[in-house]
Amino acid sequence: MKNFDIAKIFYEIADLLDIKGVQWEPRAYRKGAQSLENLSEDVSDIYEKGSIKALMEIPGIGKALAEKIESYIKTGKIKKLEELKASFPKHFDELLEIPGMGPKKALLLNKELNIKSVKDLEKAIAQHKIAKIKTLGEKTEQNILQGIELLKKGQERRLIGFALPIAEQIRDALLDKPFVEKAVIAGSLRRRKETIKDIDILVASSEPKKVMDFFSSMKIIKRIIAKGDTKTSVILDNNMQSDLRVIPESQLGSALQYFTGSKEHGVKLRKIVVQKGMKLSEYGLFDRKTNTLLASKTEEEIYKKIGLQYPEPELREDNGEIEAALKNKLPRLVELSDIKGDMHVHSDYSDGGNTIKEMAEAAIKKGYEYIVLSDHSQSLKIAHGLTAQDLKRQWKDIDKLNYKNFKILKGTEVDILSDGDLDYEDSLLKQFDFVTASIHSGFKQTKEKITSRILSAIENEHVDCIGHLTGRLINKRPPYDLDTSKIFKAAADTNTFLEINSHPVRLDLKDTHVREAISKGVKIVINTDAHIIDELDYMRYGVFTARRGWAEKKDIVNTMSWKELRL
Ligand code: DGT
Ligand code: CA
Ligand code: ZN
Repeated sequence: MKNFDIAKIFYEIADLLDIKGVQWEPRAYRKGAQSLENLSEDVSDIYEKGSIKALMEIPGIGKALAEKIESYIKTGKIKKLEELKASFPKHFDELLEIPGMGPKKALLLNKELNIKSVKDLEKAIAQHKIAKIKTLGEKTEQNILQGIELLKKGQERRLIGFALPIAEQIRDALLDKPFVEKAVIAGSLRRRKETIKDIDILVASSEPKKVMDFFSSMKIIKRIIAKGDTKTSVILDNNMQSDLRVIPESQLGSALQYFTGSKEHGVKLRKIVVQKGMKLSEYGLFDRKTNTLLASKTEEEIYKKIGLQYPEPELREDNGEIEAALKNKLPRLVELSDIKGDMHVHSDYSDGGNTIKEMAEAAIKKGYEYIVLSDHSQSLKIAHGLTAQDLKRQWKDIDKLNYKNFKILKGTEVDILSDGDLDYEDSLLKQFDFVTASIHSGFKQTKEKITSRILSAIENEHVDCIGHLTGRLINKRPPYDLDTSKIFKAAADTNTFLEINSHPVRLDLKDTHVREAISKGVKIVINTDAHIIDELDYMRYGVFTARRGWAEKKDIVNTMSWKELRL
Protein backbone atom coordinates (compact mmCIF):
# COMPACT_ATOMS: atom_id res chain seq x y z
CA MET A 1 0.00 0.00 0.00
CA LYS A 2 1.44 3.32 -1.08
CA ASN A 3 -0.77 5.53 1.08
CA PHE A 4 1.69 5.77 3.96
CA ASP A 5 4.72 6.34 1.76
CA ILE A 6 2.99 9.18 0.00
CA ALA A 7 1.67 10.60 3.28
CA LYS A 8 5.22 10.59 4.62
CA ILE A 9 6.43 12.48 1.57
CA PHE A 10 3.64 15.05 1.95
CA TYR A 11 4.64 15.60 5.57
CA GLU A 12 8.24 16.08 4.50
CA ILE A 13 7.24 18.56 1.82
CA ALA A 14 5.17 20.45 4.39
CA ASP A 15 8.11 20.62 6.81
CA LEU A 16 10.50 21.83 4.17
CA LEU A 17 8.02 24.43 2.93
CA ASP A 18 7.64 25.58 6.52
CA ILE A 19 11.36 26.21 6.77
CA LYS A 20 11.22 28.26 3.63
CA GLY A 21 8.52 30.34 5.28
CA VAL A 22 5.87 29.40 2.72
CA GLN A 23 2.35 30.17 3.96
CA TRP A 24 -0.73 27.93 3.58
CA GLU A 25 0.80 25.35 1.26
CA PRO A 26 2.23 23.27 4.14
CA ARG A 27 -1.25 23.03 5.63
CA ALA A 28 -2.64 21.60 2.43
CA TYR A 29 0.09 18.97 2.31
CA ARG A 30 -0.47 17.96 5.94
CA LYS A 31 -4.20 17.73 5.43
CA GLY A 32 -3.64 15.56 2.38
CA ALA A 33 -1.21 13.36 4.30
CA GLN A 34 -3.67 12.85 7.15
CA SER A 35 -6.39 11.99 4.74
CA LEU A 36 -4.17 9.38 3.06
CA GLU A 37 -3.33 7.85 6.41
CA ASN A 38 -7.02 7.49 7.19
CA LEU A 39 -7.88 5.97 3.85
CA SER A 40 -8.74 2.29 3.92
CA GLU A 41 -8.36 1.79 0.17
CA ASP A 42 -5.00 1.72 -1.58
CA VAL A 43 -4.48 4.94 -3.59
CA SER A 44 -3.06 2.95 -6.47
CA ASP A 45 -6.33 1.04 -6.69
CA ILE A 46 -8.29 4.28 -6.62
CA TYR A 47 -6.06 5.67 -9.33
CA GLU A 48 -6.35 2.56 -11.49
CA LYS A 49 -10.12 2.68 -11.25
CA GLY A 50 -10.62 6.34 -12.03
CA SER A 51 -7.32 8.10 -12.77
CA ILE A 52 -6.57 11.55 -11.39
CA LYS A 53 -10.26 12.50 -11.08
CA ALA A 54 -10.85 9.68 -8.60
CA LEU A 55 -7.88 10.82 -6.55
CA MET A 56 -9.43 14.26 -6.31
CA GLU A 57 -12.50 12.75 -4.69
CA ILE A 58 -10.39 11.86 -1.65
CA PRO A 59 -11.07 14.46 1.05
CA GLY A 60 -8.22 16.96 1.33
CA ILE A 61 -6.76 16.04 -2.07
CA GLY A 62 -6.98 18.77 -4.68
CA LYS A 63 -5.57 18.83 -8.18
CA ALA A 64 -1.99 19.69 -7.17
CA LEU A 65 -1.77 16.87 -4.64
CA ALA A 66 -3.54 14.41 -6.92
CA GLU A 67 -0.91 15.05 -9.58
CA LYS A 68 1.82 14.32 -7.07
CA ILE A 69 0.15 11.07 -6.08
CA GLU A 70 -0.09 10.13 -9.73
CA SER A 71 3.57 10.86 -10.21
CA TYR A 72 4.47 8.68 -7.23
CA ILE A 73 2.35 5.80 -8.51
CA LYS A 74 3.93 6.06 -11.95
CA THR A 75 7.54 6.81 -11.08
CA GLY A 76 7.97 6.12 -7.35
CA LYS A 77 9.01 9.75 -6.92
CA ILE A 78 7.59 13.19 -6.31
CA LYS A 79 9.67 15.84 -8.04
CA LYS A 80 8.69 18.62 -5.68
CA LEU A 81 10.29 16.80 -2.76
CA GLU A 82 13.47 16.12 -4.70
CA GLU A 83 13.71 19.79 -5.63
CA LEU A 84 13.04 20.99 -2.12
CA LYS A 85 15.56 18.60 -0.66
CA ALA A 86 18.18 19.72 -3.15
CA SER A 87 17.89 23.23 -1.77
CA PHE A 88 18.89 22.02 1.72
CA PRO A 89 21.97 20.26 3.09
CA LYS A 90 21.97 16.52 2.39
CA HIS A 91 20.24 14.31 5.03
CA PHE A 92 18.67 17.43 6.49
CA ASP A 93 15.21 15.82 6.41
CA GLU A 94 16.53 13.07 8.66
CA LEU A 95 17.04 15.68 11.37
CA LEU A 96 13.46 16.83 11.09
CA GLU A 97 12.20 13.38 11.99
CA ILE A 98 13.56 13.80 15.49
CA PRO A 99 10.62 14.53 17.81
CA GLY A 100 10.86 18.10 19.07
CA MET A 101 13.26 19.18 16.33
CA GLY A 102 11.77 22.10 14.48
CA PRO A 103 13.19 23.37 11.21
CA LYS A 104 14.59 26.50 12.87
CA LYS A 105 16.64 24.49 15.35
CA ALA A 106 17.83 22.15 12.63
CA LEU A 107 19.01 25.06 10.49
CA LEU A 108 20.76 26.64 13.46
CA LEU A 109 22.58 23.41 14.24
CA ASN A 110 23.60 23.19 10.65
CA LYS A 111 24.90 26.73 10.59
CA GLU A 112 26.72 26.65 13.94
CA LEU A 113 28.08 23.11 14.03
CA ASN A 114 27.77 21.95 10.45
CA ILE A 115 25.38 19.20 11.55
CA LYS A 116 23.87 17.41 8.59
CA SER A 117 22.58 14.11 9.94
CA VAL A 118 21.48 12.28 13.07
CA LYS A 119 24.95 10.78 13.24
CA ASP A 120 26.59 14.22 13.25
CA LEU A 121 24.18 15.24 15.93
CA GLU A 122 24.98 12.28 18.16
CA LYS A 123 28.65 13.07 17.84
CA ALA A 124 28.10 16.71 18.77
CA ILE A 125 26.07 15.69 21.81
CA ALA A 126 28.76 13.26 22.95
CA GLN A 127 31.21 16.17 22.87
CA HIS A 128 28.74 18.53 24.59
CA LYS A 129 28.99 20.94 21.72
CA ILE A 130 25.32 21.88 21.73
CA ALA A 131 25.31 22.76 25.41
CA LYS A 132 28.04 25.25 24.71
CA ILE A 133 26.06 27.23 22.16
CA LYS A 134 24.39 30.11 23.91
CA THR A 135 21.08 30.06 22.06
CA LEU A 136 20.71 26.30 22.65
CA GLY A 137 22.29 25.22 25.96
CA GLU A 138 22.36 22.19 28.23
CA LYS A 139 18.59 21.67 28.40
CA THR A 140 18.18 21.69 24.62
CA GLU A 141 21.03 19.21 24.32
CA GLN A 142 19.22 16.85 26.72
CA ASN A 143 15.94 17.30 24.87
CA ILE A 144 17.57 16.53 21.54
CA LEU A 145 19.14 13.40 22.99
CA GLN A 146 15.76 12.29 24.30
CA GLY A 147 14.29 13.04 20.87
CA ILE A 148 16.86 10.82 19.16
CA GLU A 149 16.04 7.98 21.56
CA LEU A 150 12.33 8.39 20.84
CA LEU A 151 13.03 8.40 17.11
CA LYS A 152 14.92 5.13 17.36
CA LYS A 153 12.21 3.53 19.50
CA GLY A 154 9.53 4.67 17.08
CA GLN A 155 11.34 2.97 14.24
CA GLU A 156 11.36 -0.26 16.27
CA ARG A 157 7.80 -0.26 17.58
CA ARG A 158 4.89 1.23 15.67
CA LEU A 159 1.56 2.47 17.01
CA ILE A 160 -1.27 -0.05 17.11
CA GLY A 161 -3.42 2.44 15.21
CA PHE A 162 -0.91 2.20 12.40
CA ALA A 163 -0.23 -1.56 12.50
CA LEU A 164 -3.69 -3.00 13.10
CA PRO A 165 -5.45 -1.70 9.98
CA ILE A 166 -2.61 -3.06 7.86
CA ALA A 167 -2.71 -6.44 9.62
CA GLU A 168 -6.47 -6.58 9.10
CA GLN A 169 -6.05 -5.81 5.45
CA ILE A 170 -3.60 -8.70 5.05
CA ARG A 171 -5.86 -11.01 7.04
CA ASP A 172 -8.91 -10.09 4.96
CA ALA A 173 -7.04 -10.65 1.71
CA LEU A 174 -6.05 -14.10 2.98
CA LEU A 175 -9.60 -14.90 4.08
CA ASP A 176 -10.78 -14.17 0.54
CA LYS A 177 -8.80 -17.11 -0.81
CA PRO A 178 -10.51 -20.50 -1.18
CA PHE A 179 -7.42 -22.31 0.16
CA VAL A 180 -7.54 -20.36 3.43
CA GLU A 181 -9.84 -21.80 6.09
CA LYS A 182 -9.05 -19.35 8.83
CA ALA A 183 -6.69 -16.39 9.22
CA VAL A 184 -6.05 -14.80 12.60
CA ILE A 185 -3.82 -11.99 13.81
CA ALA A 186 -1.68 -13.15 16.75
CA GLY A 187 1.17 -11.68 18.86
CA SER A 188 1.10 -8.28 20.51
CA LEU A 189 -1.52 -7.08 18.02
CA ARG A 190 -4.00 -9.64 19.32
CA ARG A 191 -3.17 -8.57 22.87
CA ARG A 192 -3.83 -4.98 21.68
CA LYS A 193 -0.59 -3.57 22.98
CA GLU A 194 -0.14 0.14 22.33
CA THR A 195 2.96 -0.44 20.20
CA ILE A 196 3.81 -3.34 17.95
CA LYS A 197 7.11 -4.74 16.73
CA ASP A 198 5.85 -7.03 14.00
CA ILE A 199 2.68 -8.45 12.51
CA ASP A 200 2.16 -12.13 13.37
CA ILE A 201 -0.47 -13.95 11.32
CA LEU A 202 -1.65 -17.55 11.59
CA VAL A 203 -3.46 -19.28 8.75
CA ALA A 204 -5.32 -22.56 8.94
CA SER A 205 -5.04 -24.31 5.61
CA SER A 206 -4.39 -27.71 4.12
CA GLU A 207 -2.54 -26.12 1.20
CA PRO A 208 0.39 -24.28 2.80
CA LYS A 209 2.26 -23.78 -0.46
CA LYS A 210 -0.57 -21.83 -2.03
CA VAL A 211 -0.79 -19.66 1.08
CA MET A 212 2.94 -18.93 0.99
CA ASP A 213 2.86 -18.09 -2.70
CA PHE A 214 -0.08 -15.76 -2.30
CA PHE A 215 1.33 -14.02 0.80
CA SER A 216 4.77 -13.47 -0.67
CA SER A 217 3.29 -11.99 -3.84
CA MET A 218 1.04 -9.45 -2.11
CA LYS A 219 1.36 -5.84 -3.30
CA ILE A 220 1.96 -4.58 0.20
CA ILE A 221 5.26 -6.49 0.47
CA LYS A 222 8.60 -4.88 -0.17
CA ARG A 223 11.03 -7.72 0.45
CA ILE A 224 10.95 -11.41 1.40
CA ILE A 225 13.26 -12.33 4.27
CA ALA A 226 12.62 -16.08 4.33
CA LYS A 227 10.11 -18.29 2.58
CA GLY A 228 9.70 -21.81 3.94
CA ASP A 229 7.09 -24.58 3.75
CA THR A 230 5.01 -23.34 6.66
CA LYS A 231 6.49 -19.96 7.60
CA THR A 232 7.23 -16.86 5.56
CA SER A 233 8.74 -13.64 6.86
CA VAL A 234 8.57 -10.43 4.91
CA ILE A 235 9.19 -6.71 5.16
CA LEU A 236 6.18 -4.61 4.25
CA ASP A 237 6.07 -1.32 2.36
CA ASN A 238 5.92 0.51 5.66
CA ASN A 239 9.13 -1.25 6.80
CA MET A 240 7.36 -3.43 9.38
CA GLN A 241 8.13 -7.11 9.49
CA SER A 242 5.33 -9.64 9.13
CA ASP A 243 5.55 -13.38 9.88
CA LEU A 244 2.94 -15.74 8.54
CA ARG A 245 2.60 -19.34 9.69
CA VAL A 246 0.39 -22.03 8.21
CA ILE A 247 -1.00 -24.80 10.39
CA PRO A 248 -3.68 -27.45 10.05
CA GLU A 249 -7.03 -26.21 11.32
CA SER A 250 -7.02 -28.92 13.99
CA GLN A 251 -4.07 -27.17 15.67
CA LEU A 252 -5.19 -23.58 15.31
CA GLY A 253 -6.08 -23.24 19.00
CA SER A 254 -2.73 -24.39 20.35
CA ALA A 255 -0.81 -22.37 17.74
CA LEU A 256 -2.86 -19.30 18.56
CA GLN A 257 -2.31 -19.82 22.27
CA TYR A 258 1.43 -20.03 21.70
CA PHE A 259 1.84 -17.20 19.21
CA THR A 260 -0.48 -14.78 20.98
CA GLY A 261 1.87 -14.65 23.93
CA SER A 262 2.89 -12.87 25.86
CA LYS A 263 5.98 -14.91 26.38
CA GLU A 264 5.64 -14.30 30.14
CA HIS A 265 2.05 -15.53 30.14
CA GLY A 266 3.12 -18.62 28.20
CA VAL A 267 5.96 -19.43 30.57
CA LYS A 268 3.77 -19.16 33.68
CA LEU A 269 0.98 -21.15 32.04
CA ARG A 270 3.35 -23.95 31.11
CA LYS A 271 4.50 -24.24 34.72
CA ILE A 272 0.94 -24.90 35.81
CA VAL A 273 0.40 -27.31 32.95
CA VAL A 274 3.43 -29.32 34.07
CA GLN A 275 2.25 -29.36 37.69
CA LYS A 276 -1.01 -30.82 36.47
CA GLY A 277 0.76 -33.66 34.62
CA MET A 278 0.29 -32.26 31.14
CA LYS A 279 2.41 -30.50 28.54
CA LEU A 280 1.53 -27.67 26.18
CA SER A 281 3.14 -26.70 22.89
CA GLU A 282 2.09 -24.97 19.71
CA TYR A 283 0.91 -28.42 18.55
CA GLY A 284 -1.46 -29.10 21.41
CA LEU A 285 -2.09 -29.93 25.04
CA PHE A 286 -0.95 -33.47 25.86
CA ASP A 287 -1.01 -35.89 28.77
CA ARG A 288 2.55 -36.01 29.98
CA LYS A 289 2.71 -39.75 30.62
CA THR A 290 0.70 -41.21 27.78
CA ASN A 291 1.30 -38.43 25.24
CA THR A 292 -2.39 -38.48 24.36
CA LEU A 293 -3.68 -35.30 22.77
CA LEU A 294 -6.10 -33.55 25.12
CA ALA A 295 -6.95 -30.43 23.11
CA SER A 296 -5.62 -28.36 20.20
CA LYS A 297 -8.44 -27.03 18.09
CA THR A 298 -9.55 -24.03 20.11
CA GLU A 299 -7.99 -21.95 22.86
CA GLU A 300 -11.17 -22.25 24.90
CA GLU A 301 -10.85 -26.06 25.06
CA ILE A 302 -7.20 -25.83 25.96
CA TYR A 303 -7.67 -23.42 28.88
CA LYS A 304 -10.66 -25.44 30.06
CA LYS A 305 -8.72 -28.73 30.07
CA ILE A 306 -5.93 -27.02 32.03
CA GLY A 307 -8.57 -25.97 34.54
CA LEU A 308 -8.42 -22.26 33.85
CA GLN A 309 -11.04 -19.68 33.07
CA TYR A 310 -10.46 -18.32 29.54
CA PRO A 311 -8.30 -15.18 29.65
CA GLU A 312 -9.00 -12.63 26.93
CA PRO A 313 -5.80 -11.91 24.94
CA GLU A 314 -5.58 -8.37 26.38
CA LEU A 315 -5.04 -9.88 29.84
CA ARG A 316 -2.18 -12.19 28.91
CA GLU A 317 0.77 -10.26 30.31
CA ASP A 318 1.43 -12.28 33.47
CA ASN A 319 0.00 -9.52 35.59
CA GLY A 320 -2.05 -11.79 37.82
CA GLU A 321 -4.42 -13.10 35.18
CA ILE A 322 -3.37 -16.73 35.62
CA GLU A 323 -3.86 -16.58 39.38
CA ALA A 324 -7.27 -14.95 38.88
CA ALA A 325 -8.24 -17.49 36.21
CA LEU A 326 -7.41 -20.37 38.56
CA LYS A 327 -9.93 -18.91 41.00
CA ASN A 328 -12.47 -18.09 38.31
CA LYS A 329 -12.10 -14.42 39.15
CA LEU A 330 -11.21 -12.82 35.82
CA PRO A 331 -12.98 -9.56 35.05
CA ARG A 332 -15.68 -9.50 32.41
CA LEU A 333 -14.08 -6.94 30.13
CA VAL A 334 -15.88 -3.97 28.62
CA GLU A 335 -16.61 -4.25 24.89
CA LEU A 336 -16.79 -1.77 22.05
CA SER A 337 -20.48 -2.58 21.66
CA ASP A 338 -21.09 -1.41 25.25
CA ILE A 339 -20.13 2.17 24.34
CA LYS A 340 -23.19 4.42 24.01
CA GLY A 341 -21.60 7.78 23.28
CA ASP A 342 -18.43 9.77 22.78
CA MET A 343 -17.90 12.46 25.40
CA HIS A 344 -15.04 14.39 23.81
CA VAL A 345 -15.40 15.44 20.19
CA HIS A 346 -14.53 18.67 18.41
CA SER A 347 -16.17 20.60 15.60
CA ASP A 348 -15.11 23.34 13.20
CA TYR A 349 -16.03 25.85 15.88
CA SER A 350 -12.53 25.23 17.25
CA ASP A 351 -9.89 23.16 15.45
CA GLY A 352 -12.06 20.35 14.09
CA GLY A 353 -12.57 19.64 10.40
CA ASN A 354 -16.30 18.92 10.43
CA THR A 355 -19.48 20.76 11.42
CA ILE A 356 -21.48 19.86 14.51
CA LYS A 357 -24.11 18.34 12.26
CA GLU A 358 -21.57 16.17 10.44
CA MET A 359 -20.06 14.96 13.70
CA ALA A 360 -23.51 14.20 15.12
CA GLU A 361 -24.65 12.31 12.07
CA ALA A 362 -21.47 10.25 11.96
CA ALA A 363 -22.02 9.38 15.63
CA ILE A 364 -25.61 8.37 14.93
CA LYS A 365 -24.33 6.06 12.19
CA LYS A 366 -22.14 4.40 14.80
CA GLY A 367 -25.23 3.67 16.85
CA TYR A 368 -24.43 6.13 19.62
CA GLU A 369 -27.08 7.80 21.77
CA TYR A 370 -25.12 10.98 22.37
CA ILE A 371 -21.95 12.98 21.87
CA VAL A 372 -20.55 15.67 24.07
CA LEU A 373 -19.33 18.50 21.90
CA SER A 374 -16.13 19.62 23.63
CA ASP A 375 -14.40 22.33 21.68
CA HIS A 376 -11.36 24.12 23.07
CA SER A 377 -11.57 27.13 25.37
CA GLN A 378 -10.57 30.73 24.68
CA SER A 379 -6.87 30.75 25.64
CA LEU A 380 -5.97 27.97 23.26
CA LYS A 381 -5.56 30.38 20.37
CA ILE A 382 -3.83 27.98 17.99
CA ALA A 383 -6.87 25.72 18.22
CA HIS A 384 -9.31 28.64 17.79
CA GLY A 385 -10.58 28.28 21.34
CA LEU A 386 -14.11 29.52 21.95
CA THR A 387 -15.02 32.71 23.84
CA ALA A 388 -18.20 32.99 25.89
CA GLN A 389 -19.81 34.68 22.89
CA ASP A 390 -18.77 31.90 20.51
CA LEU A 391 -20.34 29.46 22.93
CA LYS A 392 -23.67 31.27 22.82
CA ARG A 393 -23.66 30.84 19.04
CA GLN A 394 -22.63 27.23 19.33
CA TRP A 395 -25.37 26.41 21.81
CA LYS A 396 -27.96 27.99 19.52
CA ASP A 397 -26.67 25.80 16.70
CA ILE A 398 -26.90 22.74 18.90
CA ASP A 399 -30.45 23.60 19.93
CA LYS A 400 -31.45 23.82 16.29
CA LEU A 401 -30.29 20.28 15.63
CA ASN A 402 -32.93 17.91 16.88
CA TYR A 403 -32.59 14.19 16.41
CA LYS A 404 -34.84 11.40 17.51
CA ASN A 405 -33.11 9.22 20.11
CA PHE A 406 -29.86 11.14 19.85
CA LYS A 407 -28.58 13.99 21.94
CA ILE A 408 -25.81 16.53 21.38
CA LEU A 409 -24.65 17.57 24.81
CA LYS A 410 -23.06 20.95 25.45
CA GLY A 411 -19.55 20.46 26.66
CA THR A 412 -16.10 21.98 26.62
CA GLU A 413 -12.50 20.93 26.79
CA VAL A 414 -11.54 23.72 29.10
CA ASP A 415 -7.86 24.49 29.41
CA ILE A 416 -6.16 24.09 32.77
CA LEU A 417 -4.00 27.21 32.61
CA SER A 418 -0.40 27.16 33.75
CA ASP A 419 -1.30 28.54 37.19
CA GLY A 420 -4.02 25.92 37.71
CA ASP A 421 -6.95 28.23 36.98
CA LEU A 422 -9.50 27.14 34.45
CA ASP A 423 -9.93 29.05 31.21
CA TYR A 424 -13.62 29.86 31.90
CA GLU A 425 -15.31 31.41 34.94
CA ASP A 426 -17.36 29.15 37.19
CA SER A 427 -20.50 31.05 36.17
CA LEU A 428 -19.94 29.87 32.60
CA LEU A 429 -18.66 26.41 33.49
CA LYS A 430 -21.82 25.56 35.35
CA GLN A 431 -23.88 26.08 32.21
CA PHE A 432 -22.30 23.15 30.38
CA ASP A 433 -23.77 19.64 30.42
CA PHE A 434 -20.30 18.17 30.74
CA VAL A 435 -16.89 19.70 31.37
CA THR A 436 -13.60 18.04 30.49
CA ALA A 437 -10.51 19.88 31.72
CA SER A 438 -7.13 19.29 30.10
CA ILE A 439 -3.61 20.62 30.04
CA HIS A 440 -2.22 21.97 26.78
CA SER A 441 0.72 24.04 28.01
CA GLY A 442 3.42 24.23 30.66
CA PHE A 443 4.44 20.58 30.22
CA LYS A 444 7.87 21.18 31.67
CA GLN A 445 6.73 22.37 35.09
CA THR A 446 7.82 20.46 38.18
CA LYS A 447 5.96 17.37 39.34
CA GLU A 448 4.47 19.27 42.30
CA LYS A 449 3.30 22.14 40.12
CA ILE A 450 1.61 20.03 37.42
CA THR A 451 0.06 17.73 40.00
CA SER A 452 -1.38 20.65 41.91
CA ARG A 453 -2.74 22.20 38.69
CA ILE A 454 -4.62 19.01 37.96
CA LEU A 455 -5.74 18.61 41.55
CA SER A 456 -7.26 22.07 41.54
CA ALA A 457 -9.16 21.23 38.35
CA ILE A 458 -10.38 18.00 39.94
CA GLU A 459 -11.55 19.91 42.96
CA ASN A 460 -13.58 22.38 40.91
CA GLU A 461 -17.18 21.24 41.31
CA HIS A 462 -18.02 21.97 37.66
CA VAL A 463 -15.30 19.74 36.24
CA ASP A 464 -16.64 16.30 35.33
CA CYS A 465 -13.58 14.75 33.70
CA ILE A 466 -9.85 15.22 33.16
CA GLY A 467 -8.71 14.76 29.54
CA HIS A 468 -5.52 12.96 28.46
CA LEU A 469 -4.09 13.05 31.97
CA THR A 470 -0.37 12.53 31.41
CA GLY A 471 0.04 14.37 28.11
CA ARG A 472 2.23 11.71 26.58
CA LEU A 473 2.45 11.22 22.82
CA ILE A 474 3.69 7.70 22.20
CA ASN A 475 7.16 7.73 20.57
CA LYS A 476 7.01 11.52 20.45
CA ARG A 477 6.70 13.07 23.87
CA PRO A 478 7.15 11.55 27.30
CA PRO A 479 4.35 11.94 29.88
CA TYR A 480 4.70 14.83 32.26
CA ASP A 481 5.89 14.09 35.70
CA LEU A 482 2.78 13.54 37.85
CA ASP A 483 1.83 12.13 41.22
CA THR A 484 -0.76 9.79 39.77
CA SER A 485 -1.71 8.14 43.06
CA LYS A 486 -2.64 11.51 44.56
CA ILE A 487 -4.64 12.29 41.44
CA PHE A 488 -6.46 8.94 41.43
CA LYS A 489 -7.40 9.40 45.04
CA ALA A 490 -8.72 12.93 44.49
CA ALA A 491 -10.63 11.80 41.39
CA ALA A 492 -12.28 8.99 43.36
CA ASP A 493 -13.08 11.27 46.31
CA THR A 494 -14.71 13.96 44.14
CA ASN A 495 -16.21 11.51 41.63
CA THR A 496 -14.31 13.22 38.82
CA PHE A 497 -13.92 10.92 35.84
CA LEU A 498 -10.63 10.29 34.07
CA GLU A 499 -10.47 9.96 30.33
CA ILE A 500 -8.91 7.28 28.22
CA ASN A 501 -8.10 9.31 25.16
CA SER A 502 -8.40 6.78 22.31
CA HIS A 503 -6.21 8.56 19.82
CA PRO A 504 -3.57 5.90 18.98
CA VAL A 505 -0.73 8.33 19.64
CA ARG A 506 -2.12 9.19 23.09
CA LEU A 507 -3.85 6.19 24.70
CA ASP A 508 -3.77 8.28 27.83
CA LEU A 509 -4.59 6.98 30.52
CA LYS A 510 -2.51 3.96 29.60
CA ASP A 511 -3.39 0.38 30.51
CA THR A 512 -1.54 0.17 33.83
CA HIS A 513 -2.95 3.52 34.95
CA VAL A 514 -6.46 2.37 34.09
CA ARG A 515 -6.05 -0.67 36.27
CA GLU A 516 -4.71 1.30 39.19
CA ALA A 517 -7.36 4.01 38.84
CA ILE A 518 -10.33 1.65 38.78
CA SER A 519 -8.93 -0.31 41.70
CA LYS A 520 -9.14 2.97 43.61
CA GLY A 521 -12.74 3.52 42.57
CA VAL A 522 -12.18 6.02 39.76
CA LYS A 523 -14.69 5.96 36.90
CA ILE A 524 -13.31 6.13 33.39
CA VAL A 525 -14.67 7.73 30.20
CA ILE A 526 -13.41 6.37 26.87
CA ASN A 527 -13.29 9.21 24.34
CA THR A 528 -11.91 9.67 20.87
CA ASP A 529 -11.14 13.42 20.95
CA ALA A 530 -12.16 13.22 17.28
CA HIS A 531 -11.35 16.33 15.26
CA ILE A 532 -12.83 14.85 12.06
CA ILE A 533 -15.56 12.24 11.60
CA ASP A 534 -13.14 9.47 10.64
CA GLU A 535 -11.46 9.78 14.02
CA LEU A 536 -14.64 8.63 15.75
CA ASP A 537 -13.36 5.19 14.71
CA TYR A 538 -10.51 5.49 17.21
CA MET A 539 -12.93 4.39 19.94
CA ARG A 540 -11.83 0.78 19.62
CA TYR A 541 -8.26 1.65 20.61
CA GLY A 542 -9.49 3.23 23.80
CA VAL A 543 -11.59 0.16 24.52
CA PHE A 544 -8.52 -2.03 23.98
CA THR A 545 -6.61 0.05 26.52
CA ALA A 546 -9.49 -0.22 28.99
CA ARG A 547 -9.55 -3.98 28.54
CA ARG A 548 -5.79 -4.20 29.04
CA GLY A 549 -6.46 -2.28 32.25
CA TRP A 550 -8.97 -4.95 33.36
CA ALA A 551 -11.94 -2.58 33.04
CA GLU A 552 -15.48 -3.89 33.13
CA LYS A 553 -18.58 -2.22 31.74
CA LYS A 554 -19.44 -0.81 35.15
CA ASP A 555 -16.11 1.04 35.32
CA ILE A 556 -16.79 2.94 32.09
CA VAL A 557 -19.10 5.94 32.30
CA ASN A 558 -20.05 6.13 28.63
CA THR A 559 -21.49 2.65 28.61
CA MET A 560 -24.49 4.38 30.21
CA SER A 561 -27.30 5.91 28.21
CA TRP A 562 -27.55 9.69 28.52
CA LYS A 563 -30.61 9.29 30.70
CA GLU A 564 -28.68 7.14 33.14
CA LEU A 565 -25.89 9.70 33.04
CA ARG A 566 -28.31 12.37 34.25
CA LEU A 567 -26.19 15.24 33.01
P1 DGT B 1 6.15 -7.67 19.72
O1 DGT B 1 6.31 -8.38 18.44
O2 DGT B 1 7.44 -7.26 20.36
O3 DGT B 1 5.24 -6.50 19.58
O4 DGT B 1 5.47 -8.67 20.78
P2 DGT B 1 5.01 -10.18 20.56
O5 DGT B 1 4.41 -10.62 21.83
O6 DGT B 1 4.17 -10.29 19.33
O7 DGT B 1 6.37 -10.97 20.40
P3 DGT B 1 7.00 -11.84 19.21
O8 DGT B 1 6.54 -11.36 17.87
O9 DGT B 1 8.46 -11.88 19.43
O10 DGT B 1 6.45 -13.30 19.45
C1 DGT B 1 5.11 -13.65 19.17
C2 DGT B 1 4.62 -14.60 20.19
O11 DGT B 1 5.31 -15.85 20.10
C3 DGT B 1 4.88 -14.16 21.61
O12 DGT B 1 3.91 -13.26 22.08
C4 DGT B 1 4.85 -15.48 22.34
C5 DGT B 1 5.47 -16.43 21.36
N1 DGT B 1 6.88 -16.64 21.69
C6 DGT B 1 7.95 -16.13 21.07
N2 DGT B 1 9.08 -16.54 21.66
C7 DGT B 1 8.71 -17.31 22.71
C8 DGT B 1 9.40 -18.03 23.72
O13 DGT B 1 10.63 -18.03 23.79
N3 DGT B 1 8.65 -18.70 24.64
C9 DGT B 1 7.30 -18.71 24.60
N4 DGT B 1 6.59 -19.37 25.53
N5 DGT B 1 6.62 -18.04 23.66
C10 DGT B 1 7.31 -17.36 22.73
CA1 CA C 1 4.95 -9.75 17.27
ZN1 ZN D 1 -9.75 17.53 22.55
